Amino acid sequence: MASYLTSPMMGRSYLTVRALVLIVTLLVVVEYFSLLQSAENADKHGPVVFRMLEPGDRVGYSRHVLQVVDPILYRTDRMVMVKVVSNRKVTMTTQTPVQSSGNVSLVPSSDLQQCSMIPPNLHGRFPVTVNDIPSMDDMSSMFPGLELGGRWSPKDCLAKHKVAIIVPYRDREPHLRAFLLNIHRFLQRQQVEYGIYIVEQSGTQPFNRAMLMNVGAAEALKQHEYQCFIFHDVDLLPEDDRNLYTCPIQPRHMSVSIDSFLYRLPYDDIFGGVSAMTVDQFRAVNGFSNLFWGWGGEDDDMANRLRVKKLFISRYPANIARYKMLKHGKEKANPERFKYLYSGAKRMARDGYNSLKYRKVDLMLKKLYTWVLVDLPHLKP
Ligand code: BGN
Repeated sequence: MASYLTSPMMGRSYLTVRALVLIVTLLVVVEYFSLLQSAENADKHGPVVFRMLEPGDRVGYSRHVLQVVDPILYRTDRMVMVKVVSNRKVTMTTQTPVQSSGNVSLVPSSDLQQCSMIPPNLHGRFPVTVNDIPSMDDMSSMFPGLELGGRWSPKDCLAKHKVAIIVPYRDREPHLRAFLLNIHRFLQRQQVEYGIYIVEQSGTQPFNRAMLMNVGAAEALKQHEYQCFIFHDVDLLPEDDRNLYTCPIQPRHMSVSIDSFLYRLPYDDIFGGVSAMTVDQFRAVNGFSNLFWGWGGEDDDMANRLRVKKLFISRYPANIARYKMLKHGKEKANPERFKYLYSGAKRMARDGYNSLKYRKVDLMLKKLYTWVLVDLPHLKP
């Protein structure tokens, strides 16, 4: 046996195999570094330029649509509704004049300056915090400016955007803590007015991410007049605060480049991970389908809905729309996702936000977030 292993023939082919393994490993390493390098090089592009939409501009699927913003959001003659709630002033912006009544009165926004279009305190790329995440209690004291329900608005200027961050959730407490720590810091630098909605599915049935997002939208709108939804996986942490959590004129896919996908967009129409839609766009497509139980397909179904309604997926450049994904086990894919995906467009008018049913088990305005616990029924296709 020993002489067979050490025979010259065997020794040579063993060396050849080792050389081949070495070459393949080297090639993989070189490819990996060149991918990382190309993502880094994207940083050398110029700064993000924001541009107002001019009358007559055509908004199609083109890159600079990313920078197009809706001028109505930046009108200076917007009114502020001032409501006095137990001696405390609560301000709400409105685009159309509303009748004053009782303790609610309308004043022009000019007494409070609008926040500037590009937030002044952005850091650009920053290191996300994933280790030594504090407990929920300790974290609460780190964000003294928060109102109950994880709501915040800038104090020294009037926010231009009212954004509900909707997070489908179950059974990932360490991820939730890391998410909250990073996202509150991040959003406060962006000077948006926001609320965090953690929508938890009760029970042990397969996870229904899309239906939870419909629930989050419904519950958020019951509480406040949001204009913009950001649908957000709990395991994704933004790495660059130039990735503004606002809703532009077209729906925006936010998680363009994720570390675990080597900072590459997996395919053109992907709309999963983190995505932004105005409340109006969300209503126009009848929200998400309620029929996707288990992993996969629900975001592709939303991309189809957008296409049917002639909306286009816009994106920030990959060097800005970067995310770190927290580690977790693989979820069980939904074997029925292909079937529902292919028949999605013709069901869209009756399967979605308008057919949503759920049993609200609990709702609590916690310090760091609004928590909604729901039982989801299986709805008929
Ligand atoms: C795709 C999934 C998406 C998921 C992305 C990224 C499907 C449908 C199959 C036709 N789509 O494959 O839901 O967001 O991967 O992980 O499974």
